[in-house]
Amino acid sequence: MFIDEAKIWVKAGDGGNGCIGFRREKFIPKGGPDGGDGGRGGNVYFQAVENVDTLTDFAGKHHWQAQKGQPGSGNNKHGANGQDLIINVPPGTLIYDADLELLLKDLNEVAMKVRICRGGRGGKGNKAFATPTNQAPRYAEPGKKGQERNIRLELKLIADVGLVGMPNAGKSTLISRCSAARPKIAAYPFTTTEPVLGIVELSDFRRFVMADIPGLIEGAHAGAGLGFEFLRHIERTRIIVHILDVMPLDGSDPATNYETIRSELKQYSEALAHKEEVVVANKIDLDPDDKIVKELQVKLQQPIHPISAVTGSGIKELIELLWQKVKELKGN
Ligand SMILES: Nc1nc2c(ncn2[C@@H]2O[C@H](COP(=O)(O)OP(=O)(O)OP(=O)(O)O)[C@@H](O)[C@H]2O)c(=O)[nH]1
Ligand SMILES: [Mg+2]
Repeated sequence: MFIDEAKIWVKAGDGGNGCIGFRREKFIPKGGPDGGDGGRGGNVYFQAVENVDTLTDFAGKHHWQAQKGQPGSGNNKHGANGQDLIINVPPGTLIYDADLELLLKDLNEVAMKVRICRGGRGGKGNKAFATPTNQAPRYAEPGKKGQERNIRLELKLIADVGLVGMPNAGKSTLISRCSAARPKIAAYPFTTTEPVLGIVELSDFRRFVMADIPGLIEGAHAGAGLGFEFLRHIERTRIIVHILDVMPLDGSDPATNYETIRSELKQYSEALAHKEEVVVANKIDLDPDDKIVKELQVKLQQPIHPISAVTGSGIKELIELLWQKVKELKGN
């Protein structure tokens, strides 16, 4: 798993001090206390936003502070409140108290927001302390300190693209071909037993995250095979890449296999069934005259991207296409 991490210190604003003041006006002797309250210090929030996808912003900046409250002033003027500090992080960021090693919040969805440090309350001005027996108090309250914390941010990468398909279809071969991920690959089903993430890098610093999960079989939605518990990883991706083996070892028909997997996805969740899908026919090196791919095209009535994860043919075009789709779905 890829984890991005950052340690920072955050502090909410201190409250402004209360004011000691007396009304001084011509012809009004003993005008009485009029010191206003201090303003509240700004809070510190973390917010998950789209379009931020790493924690690199934090590498160069370790101190993050919200604004202080302004002190109160004479004439009963309340000091201005300090502005809140809202720190943007990518969705999927875990926020830990670094000293307590305590998970404070998992910001796993866009627009989730949490207050991590509370701003200090402003101090009361001397006006607030006037009583019938002490009509001219000569003291005011200082502002309270804003909370401060050492924070550790941890980002679990969320895959943009999820590979699904029958066991042995070549999912792991594909991810190892286009990323640095090196899952085990073998000529038998269920080689992959845990999800694997890989970062696919294209030219000009373009990149997206791909997830490989164990193969799915009929009944997967009800727990058959290994894939079921991993489908939730795919549920969070933007695009499904459905890998079909054009020449399965068991002699099964690729079109039937396609329908089987589609039906499993649908039974697992509607959200998964409606996710954008790219269909890929793999192992075309075994289909030199394109006979099987053409047949598939007719049967499935939708675009099919022929590749060979072993020879590399069609892979460049596939990842360019996936990048385009990821970019469109991210909306930037
Ligand atoms: N000829 C040929 N063989 C391939 C191709 N891609 C993968 N294979 C072979 O197919 C077998 C299965 O590949 P994997 O990548 O392990 O398949 P998988 O889909 O990850 O399988 P599971 O993890 O078991 O679900 C391996 O023996 C690969 O070498 C291809 O393009 N052409
Ligand atoms: Mg595999």
